[in-house]
Amino acid sequence: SVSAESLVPSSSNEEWNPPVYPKTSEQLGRLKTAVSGNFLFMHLDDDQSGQVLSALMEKPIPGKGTRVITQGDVGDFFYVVEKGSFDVYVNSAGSMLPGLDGMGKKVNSIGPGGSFGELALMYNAPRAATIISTTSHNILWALDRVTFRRILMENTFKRRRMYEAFLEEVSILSSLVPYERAKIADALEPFTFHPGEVIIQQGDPGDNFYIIESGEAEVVKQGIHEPIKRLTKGDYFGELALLNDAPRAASVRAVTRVKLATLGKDGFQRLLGPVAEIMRRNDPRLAEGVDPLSDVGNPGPSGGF
Ligand code: 1OR
Repeated sequence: SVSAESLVPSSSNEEWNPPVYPKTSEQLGRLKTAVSGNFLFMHLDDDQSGQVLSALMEKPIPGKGTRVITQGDVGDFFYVVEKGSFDVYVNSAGSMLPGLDGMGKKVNSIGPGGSFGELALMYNAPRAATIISTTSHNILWALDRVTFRRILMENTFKRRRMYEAFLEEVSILSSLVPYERAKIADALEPFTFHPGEVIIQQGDPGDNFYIIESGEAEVVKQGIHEPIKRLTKGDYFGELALLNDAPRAASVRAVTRVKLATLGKDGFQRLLGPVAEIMRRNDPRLAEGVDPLSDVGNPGPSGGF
């Protein structure tokens, strides 16, 4: 019936047109630069991308210390940062009480190309954090809740859900908070290799980091007959070339059919910063008693060895 239908907020085949905010080519240029490195925008087709760009609204935020989002509020917009810097505060006692300055503690900071405000829109939940500008000239681009849910969320939500449980089981990521794993999920790309296929080749430049979702791979090194290591679900590889900015120190080959979740160099550096030190400590060459820098043409102290 008509009345029942009106209660359904948005079925996907219902007629709906996203808002259109006309932009000058100068504005569009700035906007495109701002979203270009953001993983939430990377999986859109041309139509979706055009709709989202039209629907984004420029929002200058004057002054340091301006509050853009208040923890506990209802979510209305998702924001992309073009210019400026924003601190994120979480009060773990829950939402802020009126009249109290209970912003809680600073947990994050977000700069140009970053985004925030997706959680409340994705989960129909109160804002999880308070967001405050820390620079005096700031520009945000705001996307309304409906357009976010209809176009951007489809992809993001699926990807986060697909990888959430898996990333929780990856031991190198266990020190991260769930939100940090969610951001990694946004950036992951799936790849599959067949038995015998070479995934990375010793000596090649390193562009990607890999985590094994299923299957088995082996690490082989020139001049060594036996595989030096077997890798299975939850294991990672490809980090050394990225950490050391060096050629691949070994090859990795699929033993069975292998499903991988991969992170590009940029995502690796942006998102795995907090665990880079643990990865360095796990460097297999340290375990062998070999100076980990010795084959990257940069001999020197091996860091307390
Ligand atoms: P929102 O709609 O809930 C606040 O509004 C936004 O802050 C939130 O979406 C995220 O986009 C953003 N935990 C929760 N929200 C965060 C966090 C965060 N960082 C940014 N936001 N944590 C920081 C992780 C480094 C976890 C703290 C325990």
